Amino acid sequence: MKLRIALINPWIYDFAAVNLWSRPLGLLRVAEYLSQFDIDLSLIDCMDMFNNKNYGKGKYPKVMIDKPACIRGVPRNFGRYGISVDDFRDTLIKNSPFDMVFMTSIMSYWYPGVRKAVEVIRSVSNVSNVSNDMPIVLGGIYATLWHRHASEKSGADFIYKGHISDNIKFVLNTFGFRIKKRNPKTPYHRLSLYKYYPFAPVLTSAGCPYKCAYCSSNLLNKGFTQRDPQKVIDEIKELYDIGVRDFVFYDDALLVNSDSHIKIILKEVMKQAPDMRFRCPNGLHARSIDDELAYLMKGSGFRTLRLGLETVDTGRQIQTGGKVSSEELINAVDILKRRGFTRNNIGVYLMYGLPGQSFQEVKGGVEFLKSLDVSIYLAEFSPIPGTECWSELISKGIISNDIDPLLTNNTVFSYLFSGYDIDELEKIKLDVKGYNNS
Ligand code: B12
Repeated sequence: MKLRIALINPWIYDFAAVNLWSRPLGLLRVAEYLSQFDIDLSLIDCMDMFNNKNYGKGKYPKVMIDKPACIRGVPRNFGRYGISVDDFRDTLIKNSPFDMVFMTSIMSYWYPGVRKAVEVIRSVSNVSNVSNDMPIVLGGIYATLWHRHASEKSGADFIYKGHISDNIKFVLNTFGFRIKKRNPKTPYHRLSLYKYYPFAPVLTSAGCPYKCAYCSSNLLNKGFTQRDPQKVIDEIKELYDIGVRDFVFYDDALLVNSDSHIKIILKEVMKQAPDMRFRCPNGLHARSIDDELAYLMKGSGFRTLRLGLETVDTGRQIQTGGKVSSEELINAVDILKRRGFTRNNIGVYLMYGLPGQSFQEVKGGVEFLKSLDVSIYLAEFSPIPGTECWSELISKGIISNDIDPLLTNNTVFSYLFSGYDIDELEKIKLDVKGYNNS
């Protein structure tokens, strides 16, 4: 009998959730890995709200829920985003029986979504042919960064740390399943996991050459590696042939070593398909942008660009990793505008609530970005265990190591721990909104 595995992307639990071309790429890579074995795979993506007409942006349905005790004081509505619990349960029953569940996890502070999905799976097993003791393996970013918390609180049977690899065979062995490689890997879009592919996430590299104090890229990846550009081109072409026109880069460092990497990819794209659209919701390194790259980005159909500045304070720029200076940002914006990008396309991320960062500094950043005539995206700092910022917060006694991950939610953390005057913060957010719409 073929092994049957349910792949699950659980719900988001948050105060707000913006659907910015999100698909659980990690879980899709797991599917590709498993496609080498003789396994039946089914996907239940609680966040799949896409039909063929929407281009990957839109609102997720939200159901209000009671706030867990530790975040009760935050004056915002908390909720579960995604498909209904009934739909999840029905789909699970309809597609069962399964031998195992492979569940992913993305933001750590969405762990109540993982717990809820585990709870529903366990409850279903009593009323259907879903096996009572079906093992649930949890992997992904929360499972990796908060391994102990996930072991204690998620309810899953096995917490898998890191990227998918042959190690998973040992995990399967412990549950009594033996698998042997039979096929080459099949790309996820050929596995009939989704009905629609209105857009596609693309990852051209893993990790990042910088080591920013607030970022966990180095904890999630060993070093920085870039894929062979030709392989990326082939993947994009194949997705194009099934109708995908919107491509979303999930890289941490897309533009690094541009001459031998992204420029090669974009040159090919420009030759082959003039109707593609590229999105970069994740911050790009301004330092890597030169005139040729800006020309290629414009010509190949880049629409949404987000550059990471994070802070205008020179000292903090250096201290947090030195990935960019204000001068480099000015230069990049200038180059991009000369090649036809406008304020609508160019957004710049500015962080607030970093340890030790004054509100004045944030205000200074906003004024600086207004002077560059770019869109401004305020991003709340969210602490991650294992990073330098985390150690700083611990040593200053602001947080403790056993903090509930819910308190690291970007909304909560800035509200409770930044020390900013909340009215002033709301004012600056409104000011930025007004400016972006002007
Ligand atoms: C793309 C991206 C986004 C995208 C969307 C991501 C999505 N799918 O929803 C956008 C730009 C919207 C985004 C936004 C934000 N992001 Co983000 N994002 C990323 C990024 C760069 C890549 C994630 C990814 O797809 N990786 C690629 C896949 C292939 O890797 P993977 O998921 O880890 O999967 C592998 C393994 O984990 C494992 N695996 C995964 N699942 C499973 C399951 C099983 C069973 C097994 C065995 C294995 C396994 O195998 C996979 C393949 O090897 C990560 C950084 C990173 N390097 O991962 C940050 C990251 C996830 N984001 C982060 C943050 C903080 C944010 C923001 C809060 C930033 C802000 N202040 O605004 C917002 C929040 C948005 C929101 N509320 O929705 C943090 C999360 C930290 C945390 N606390 O959990 C990260 C880690 C970056 C960081 N700063 O360190 N993000």
